[in-house]
Amino acid sequence: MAPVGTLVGPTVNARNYKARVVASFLGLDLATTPEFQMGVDNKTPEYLAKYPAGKVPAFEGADGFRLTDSSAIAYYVASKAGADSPLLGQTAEETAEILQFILAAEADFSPAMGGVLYPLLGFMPFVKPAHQAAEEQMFRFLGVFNTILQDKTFLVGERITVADVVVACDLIMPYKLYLTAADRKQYRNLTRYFKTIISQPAFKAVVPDVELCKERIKPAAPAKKEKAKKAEKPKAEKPKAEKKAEKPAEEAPKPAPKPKSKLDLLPPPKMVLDDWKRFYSNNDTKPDAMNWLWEHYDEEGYSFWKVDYKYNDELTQIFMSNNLVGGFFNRLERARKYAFGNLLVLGENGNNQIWGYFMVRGQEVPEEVTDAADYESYTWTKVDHKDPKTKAEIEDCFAWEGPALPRECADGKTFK
Ligand SMILES: N[C@@H](CCC(=O)N[C@@H](CS)C(=O)NCC(=O)O)C(=O)O
Repeated sequence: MAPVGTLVGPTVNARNYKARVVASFLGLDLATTPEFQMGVDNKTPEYLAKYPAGKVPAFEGADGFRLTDSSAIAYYVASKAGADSPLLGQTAEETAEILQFILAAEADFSPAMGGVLYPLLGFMPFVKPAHQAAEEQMFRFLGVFNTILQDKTFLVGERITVADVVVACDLIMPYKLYLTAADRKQYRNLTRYFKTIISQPAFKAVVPDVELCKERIKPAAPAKKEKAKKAEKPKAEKPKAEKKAEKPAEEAPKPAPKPKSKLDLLPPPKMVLDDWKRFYSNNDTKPDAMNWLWEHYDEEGYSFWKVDYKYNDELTQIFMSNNLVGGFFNRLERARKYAFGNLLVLGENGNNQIWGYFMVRGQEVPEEVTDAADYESYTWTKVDHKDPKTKAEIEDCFAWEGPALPRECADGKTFK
């Protein structure tokens, strides 16, 4: 089969992947330029004569047709499978939706993502306020996609389209470099979607491995000023006796700080709650975080509680149930040092329930929890985490997904 054309530009590049993934899905032959040197080949008079912006990727068809802009190229390659190309819209509405998502990815998401990642990669200067503003925008758009994907497998209709290819390719860099396990949890619908798209064999044939971010890349530290360092005088070591004399003679030993909670009087736990919270936030829940928890859990220092909302039959919209949980958690502020938990909204609009598990310090529900105004709206039942059914429920509850959940998880909140 003759190639449909040549994709010009470096081959290892998320923008370049778009048309190649499309060709891979459709079984089309698309030639590439693996020898292409960025910054050299796109600056030659010949290249600029063909593509005046000097950007990559570019496309040249077997018939001499030229195109720039990765998503337009991907769309054009998708059209090479004919009018009913499976990656394009089958109706005017689907076509418009595909364009909507491509444009949102290109015009809204990508510039924000560039504003976050490019300074960290050294492509542009790092200016903190600009970086923060870009990050805010990037998270805003991630949130939008996350909401749209709440009850969808693909962006348009019931199958993969070129919109999914474009969006997934635009998400590769942030998922590799910036979105930690905690972020992936926050944008769980989007993460599920991203994993679904990149694990399609046709996608994998072009992009074999996307290693998810473990730690965000950080801005390079500014070079230390040598001068300032030199000016620093070495500290003269004072004789010990003199050092002691500096302490005011009348300084009495300080009394031990008053415990703020009864729980502070308990023997120190073998597992530090903050260590767990950190591990949970920074790692995938199953299996990594849960394995960590079961390995470190101190059953004398902590107890597990199943938490059920008492008035599930009064719940209506998912987002309202989730707001209820948010309000409860706000009022649990005093318990933050002593408790960790997940309350999930299970089910659907008009038929949902609030359900979850908490791990608390001590063997009773602490007064820091019972004090909260809406504590009475929930039933707290002590459970044995070693019981296999309970253990599986706790794991799936903390992961917000899995077969042990009584019903499908629509939303939820983590108290940490
Ligand atoms: N909207 C264009 C953007 C292309 C683009 O900015 N490409 C970068 C490389 S990823 C480039 O060519 N930069 C060189 C330049 O701006 O001169 C697309 O999606 O293809």
